[in-house]
Amino acid sequence: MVVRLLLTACLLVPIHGAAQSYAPAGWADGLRLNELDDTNPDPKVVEVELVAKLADVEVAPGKRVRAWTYNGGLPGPLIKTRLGDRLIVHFKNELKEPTTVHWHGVRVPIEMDGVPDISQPPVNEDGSFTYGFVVRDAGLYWYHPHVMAAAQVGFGLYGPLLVEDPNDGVGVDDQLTLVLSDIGFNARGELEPADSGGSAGMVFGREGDYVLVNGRHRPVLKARSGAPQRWRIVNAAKSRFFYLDLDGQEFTVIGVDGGIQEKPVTTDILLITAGERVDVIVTPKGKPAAPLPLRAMLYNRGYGSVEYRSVEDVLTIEFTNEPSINAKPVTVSRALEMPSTAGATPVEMVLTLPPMQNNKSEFRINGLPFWKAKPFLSKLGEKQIWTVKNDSDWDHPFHLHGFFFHVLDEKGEPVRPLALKDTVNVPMKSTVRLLVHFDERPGEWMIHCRILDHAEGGLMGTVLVGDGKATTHTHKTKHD
Ligand SMILES: [Cu+2]
Repeated sequence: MVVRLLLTACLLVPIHGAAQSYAPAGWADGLRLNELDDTNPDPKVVEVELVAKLADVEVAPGKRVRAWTYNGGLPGPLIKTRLGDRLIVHFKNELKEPTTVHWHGVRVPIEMDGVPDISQPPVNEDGSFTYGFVVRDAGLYWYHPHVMAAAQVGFGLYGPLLVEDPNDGVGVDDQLTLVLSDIGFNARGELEPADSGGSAGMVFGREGDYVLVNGRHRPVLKARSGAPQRWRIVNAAKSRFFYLDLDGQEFTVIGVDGGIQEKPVTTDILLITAGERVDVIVTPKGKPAAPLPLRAMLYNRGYGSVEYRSVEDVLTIEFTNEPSINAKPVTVSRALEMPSTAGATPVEMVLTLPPMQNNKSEFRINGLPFWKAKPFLSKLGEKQIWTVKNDSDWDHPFHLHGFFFHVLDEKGEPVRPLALKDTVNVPMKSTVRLLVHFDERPGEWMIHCRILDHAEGGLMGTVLVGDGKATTHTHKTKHD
């Protein structure tokens, strides 16, 4: 009897404690993402089909572009899994060009990392490849090609992968996944060429004219004033940074690339460089007569990235006339282990952009572009401290495949609150230090600037995790 009473009581308690939905009906219809059907009956396996193909997509009323897409939509469909699930993706390429799928931020086995010639052969026209791996870290990740990535991502090939942890303790029911990007096309709906502006275009990092949220230009989101919303945001643009302002209203950052961080931090302006993710709580406040814009402010990531631009509206929040909510602040935390730097091997990486030669610019790591460089080396189980020194006049969001790292402060201590990162901005003329532990999964893992034009302009490398012995091979090809 007691047992039965307890069970009944449990059923009455909402799963997230006091959490409750306040969102008005249809609040996020303007931001809806396509979701993939899981064809596998096993609750611990998510099995989906993904097809790269051309499709006409409408990004704003009357504004259509013939984009490169996954499953015909922009962005690609949301793949939703739970922590610990096995994800199986049957991928087919219906494009004329070879491609692959890379799972940005996910700790995959090397054979699933999607880098042509290094971890898998490229998938040619009408070819297919099955990706399969267990998702071991909750958070928002994303998938995109690693063949001619600046072109293919810029043309529309990217999509979100959400790994949910039902026990993350966040307790905010109204949740959105926001894929920020941009795309450039002309009045005939033809894509801006990937080589526009030549070498200067590469150095600037090409940005599309249309800023998109979940594939829509300036969508509308409906909200009840004062009600908390959880936004998991990925910057999937090939070059653009998003520096977001909600008319000065606060963002509470609860997580970054690799999921929930040690403690929340609040900010009134939110920088998300290319490839990064943030998990934020926003509590928009306002009146029905005064919609609240989410704006992309100007951020100088190098000469020319600010001077000719203006502030952009990213989306607009419209308020209902229901009474305002007085919500309690979110206090989620995560007990991340304090990493030790003891015994870590120092590795230096200097990023440069030498003066043009033969009308061509080339980014370099330690004096060499990708196609002339040899891999960096790590023994399996080794810890390394990477000192990444940016000697160029451009910011570089530095991305490592397959592993998370901790950013270190000037004293060499892990930055607090502790957070798992796979992409970190190295601002122009500055140095960032990271601690990375190559504790498992031997293989050759990419490092590169996440401004994909920079990556293809030379700013890439690899780290060979294995026996720590030098190899003579260079990367040779210009693939990324
Ligand atoms: Cu860069």
